[in-house]
Amino acid sequence: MSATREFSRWMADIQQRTEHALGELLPPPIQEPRRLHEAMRYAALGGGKRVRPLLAHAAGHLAGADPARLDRVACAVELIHVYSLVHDDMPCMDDDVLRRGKPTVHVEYDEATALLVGDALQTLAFQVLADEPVATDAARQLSMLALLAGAAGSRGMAGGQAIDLAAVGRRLDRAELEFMHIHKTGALIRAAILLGAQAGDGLDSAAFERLDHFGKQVGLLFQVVDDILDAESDTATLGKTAGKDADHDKPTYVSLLGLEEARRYAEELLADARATLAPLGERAGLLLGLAEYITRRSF
Ligand code: GRG
Repeated sequence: MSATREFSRWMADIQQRTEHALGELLPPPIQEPRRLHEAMRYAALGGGKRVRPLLAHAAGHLAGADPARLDRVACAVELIHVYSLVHDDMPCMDDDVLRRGKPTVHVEYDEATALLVGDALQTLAFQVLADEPVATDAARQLSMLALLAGAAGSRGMAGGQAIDLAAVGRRLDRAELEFMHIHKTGALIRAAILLGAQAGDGLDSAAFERLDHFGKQVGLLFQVVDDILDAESDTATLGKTAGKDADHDKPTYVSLLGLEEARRYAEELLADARATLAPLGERAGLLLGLAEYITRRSF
């Protein structure tokens, strides 16, 4: 089997096992309060690329972690991600009507339910990480909980979102844009990688530092590519106006650098990420494959 096919199979396998694990960890829809539990499952199941679970499994593979433990780590990060999407889509934020190809939670249910779904998914993430051993010792597991909390909170993703909201209609320079994305998108991507690595025992501190650096590079890469894809779909979709007006005021890498320069920057970040991983050898191949997938993805 070619290396590309093998990698695609690995991705499909992790996506499938993440879907299954989330299905087991989310409260069953028949349990009260049914509407909330049903809405949580609606938000978290049956969609998404599962980039963060893939990164957690790839880093865990490098660290020799147990795949069942990695499932919990991967789900914890994905639950935080899904919570952020549900809240981000609400009328008080981006006011989006579609997510992962279906109506957003506040449209399918209602705003109060969407708020509660986000809250409940966030707390479930920490429960999933705390309920059973995910690392070889309890102190390590505690530091993993702290890492996820830091990445999701006001000094991480939620803080990045606040900076983003404050920036609407204002021109950011490149350093400000980078700062915003390192928090808003980058913090959770970096956390996915570090948590996956901490679920295993096989890495020394130098390797951890490399992964930390790689996590920051990939977080930025993800956002630059996201901006490029948004700009390309805006160009391709003639007459696209409804519901996305606020997005056009938002600073992006494409509005700052132009499309060509943004593409060049993405390639530069990929090359840097590849160089960061090189000393880690063949076992870092999955992480490298994911950095390439993130760069070349079309959605
Ligand atoms: C509301 C606290 C709070 C935070 C929201 C990350 C974030 C902050 C909002 C997400 C909204 C968004 C569209 C951000 C741009 C980049 C991004 C994170 C896109 C969605 O992530 P993907 O592409 O989505 O990994 P899937 O659906 O594949 O999981």
